[in-house]
Amino acid sequence: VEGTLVRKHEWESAAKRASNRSWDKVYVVAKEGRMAFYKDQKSYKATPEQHWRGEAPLDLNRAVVEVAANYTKKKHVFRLRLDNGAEFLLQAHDEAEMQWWLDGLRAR
Ligand code: I3P
Repeated sequence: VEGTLVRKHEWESAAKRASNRSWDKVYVVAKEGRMAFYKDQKSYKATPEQHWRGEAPLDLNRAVVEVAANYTKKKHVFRLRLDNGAEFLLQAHDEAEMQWWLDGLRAR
């Protein structure tokens, strides 16, 4: 699954709050058990090895995704919790798109 989402990094690990906590629009590509971030689709197509801000892809093995019901500041937000305790909030354009991401990420 891939597409544009707005992302906020909440936790570096289960015990460490992320330092950069702003919301950023990113192009997200989830495949082969990994999630990679890009500036936009064009950047992904041109140079897939060149990630957004040089960020290494995330390991999706044993990761959990769920609607971020307790996050009320924005709509259509879901949470991605990695096996290492890191956590991200991801905002989709609408409810249907959010569900598409949840289904896609769970089917992997
Ligand atoms: C963050 C930014 C986020 C905000 C976060 C701030 O500041 O305003 O939107 O999260 O709050 O730290 P900056 O852009 O200067 O990094 P919310 O939108 O969820 O409020 P937080 O530290 O309470 O998570």
